[in-house]
Amino acid sequence: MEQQEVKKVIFSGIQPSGDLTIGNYLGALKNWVKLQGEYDCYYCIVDLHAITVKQIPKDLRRRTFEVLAIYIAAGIDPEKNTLFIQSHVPAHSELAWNLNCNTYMGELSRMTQYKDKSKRYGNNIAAGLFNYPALMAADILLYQADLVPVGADQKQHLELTRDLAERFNNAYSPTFKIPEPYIPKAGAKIMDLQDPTKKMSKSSDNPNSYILIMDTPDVIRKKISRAVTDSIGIVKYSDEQLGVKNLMTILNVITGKTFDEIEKYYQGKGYAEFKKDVGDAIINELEPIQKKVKELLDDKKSLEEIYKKGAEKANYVANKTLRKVQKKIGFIPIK
Ligand code: AQP
Repeated sequence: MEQQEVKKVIFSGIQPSGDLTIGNYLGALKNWVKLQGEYDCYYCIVDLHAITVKQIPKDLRRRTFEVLAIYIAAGIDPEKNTLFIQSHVPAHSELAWNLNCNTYMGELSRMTQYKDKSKRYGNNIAAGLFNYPALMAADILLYQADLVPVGADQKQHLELTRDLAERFNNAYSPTFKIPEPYIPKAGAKIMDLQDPTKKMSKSSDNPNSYILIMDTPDVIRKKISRAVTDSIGIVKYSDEQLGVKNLMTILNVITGKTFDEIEKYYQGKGYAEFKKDVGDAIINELEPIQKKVKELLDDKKSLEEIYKKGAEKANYVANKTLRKVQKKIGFIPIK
């Protein structure tokens, strides 16, 4: 009999909290594509996370569809991976509650993402924003994920996930796999075009600070031409030129050209030519994706079939973990 290969499990997700940026694409999606095949990947659209800040219902619906279409258009094969919408798997909320009851206020208040985001919302900070890491832990632990691709900004949340899993395993008996961070070889952090000390973020108030995956060529050219650089005038990968460094990173991730090659090529040339090439590279990279996204969005039925199939598989796996947890903590199962 042929032995079935057991692949390591990967879980990752993107919030439909804004239209996706090239940060989401170059920092996450492009790497996710490379992982399919080698790993058993669960790629989720984390709508429960998106509502930790206020969302307009019709925008949330539109974006959730669009994010699914972007996953597929970027090259994530729905046959090889489990693509699903988080709210279609109620086990996420149920395990999150349980984990919340085992998470300390002190642990949550140390999270830097909470500290950063809560500054933006003044006195109207939702409790969900504070509890977000327990939901993220539930997302990962439900699928017994071995690996979680994380950017630097999410490392702290993954550490907490590991602590919560160990706490539960020690208090009851081994239940959760302890997940490891997966740092992609070609990981890139794309910075805000207007303030390159901050990461590019889809929920920024300034549209010039990001490029959306669905931006038109004209808009992309304009935003790149307005990107903050410096008065040094030399294309160099240096911490003294964060704006230029960021544009070089974008060019490097898209074209595969090394920083050395880029520096040599632009010797004696101005920022205008450099920026034009960066804009063109982004436009060329995004064009086929945008075309495919539009086709997919015109065929909602197929998208519905994909997320239904994903939800079936995700529910099956997640419920198995959830039932174990419920039994161990003393909940009475329905006979
Ligand atoms: N600028 C970025 N550079 C590299 N990777 C990025 N990611 C996001 N921005 C960049 C990666 O995208 C994945 C999903 O992110 P998310 O939507 O769950 O939330 P986020 O990291 O908080 O992204 P945003 O755009 O900043 O969202 P908002 O503004 O809603 O908070 C992650 O793998 C992340 O590393």
